[in-house]
Amino acid sequence: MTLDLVPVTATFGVEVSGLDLRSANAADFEALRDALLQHRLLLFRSPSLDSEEQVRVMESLRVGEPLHETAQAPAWGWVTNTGELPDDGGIVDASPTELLWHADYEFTEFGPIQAISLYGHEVPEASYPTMLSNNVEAVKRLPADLREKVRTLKVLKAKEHTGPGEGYDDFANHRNRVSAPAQEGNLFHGSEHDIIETHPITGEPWLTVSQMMTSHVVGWTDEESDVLFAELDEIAYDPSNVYEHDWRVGDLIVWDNIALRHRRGTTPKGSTPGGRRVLRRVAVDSIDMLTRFPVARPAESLQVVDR
Ligand SMILES: O=C(O)CCC(=O)C(=O)O
Ligand SMILES: [Fe+2]
Repeated sequence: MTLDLVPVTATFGVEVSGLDLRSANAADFEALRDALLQHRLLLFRSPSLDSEEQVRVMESLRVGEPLHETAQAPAWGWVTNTGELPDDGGIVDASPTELLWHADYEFTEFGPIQAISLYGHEVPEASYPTMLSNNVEAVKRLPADLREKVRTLKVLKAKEHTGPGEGYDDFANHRNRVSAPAQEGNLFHGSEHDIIETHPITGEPWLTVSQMMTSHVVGWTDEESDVLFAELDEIAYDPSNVYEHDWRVGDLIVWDNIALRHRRGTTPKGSTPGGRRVLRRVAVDSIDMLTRFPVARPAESLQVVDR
């Protein structure tokens, strides 16, 4: 099976055309799996998928099992700014807040989950894109001295545990630092990771430092960490290393959540005219949510500053 693939940026992402995902066969999915791992992001325009079909597509790519991310039973959920409960599935994100650069679940000891798909169910009139940046390309672009400097460094990935009613807006629009909980005494989920890790399927090195969930370099102060983060950010977020997906109704994007990180800007409140933004989400990984999710711990047990 040869796929019709058109690049969406110079270094990653392809638009797939001429294939009906609902009737795709095993050979098609084999080719799509290869394309996902090679190009890191697949874009399908108007595949007209319902929830169960989206789950089946993600399952068929064989990079992990569809995850049950919310308390509701199905393996799909919604990213929505409308404030309404969906008829089916759970809500993964119900806030109009900005989301800083991150890779979902990167703060867990297993690192980010393998792949995420979003389907444009309702799209606002003005563009509120999802932006993605290439972590593998970022490593290739590191100057030799910087790469040597970070080779042996680790970072603490962290996410503040904000308790019942927890939403993205509580933690997602600022760096989650164990030194600076939004509320004193809050617990954190967190784990240490090398600054350059190895992609579990492709074996490629990738840059793990994000904005939202990288607290600090292990053994360094926040200020020292920020200097290094700024140097790495300049490479990661160079416009030539970023794709902005402008949503149209019926778009499906599937991305490798280890090879790419993502963000979005502030979105409008869904109650404003033409402002509704409702994306259906199916994520996959080989590790289920219960196994993945660590207990939250006091900040002091995660903050190791060795002076
Ligand atoms: O709303 C978006 O564009 C991205 C949401 C997000 O971070 C996610 O679904 O993981
Ligand atoms: Fe995300």
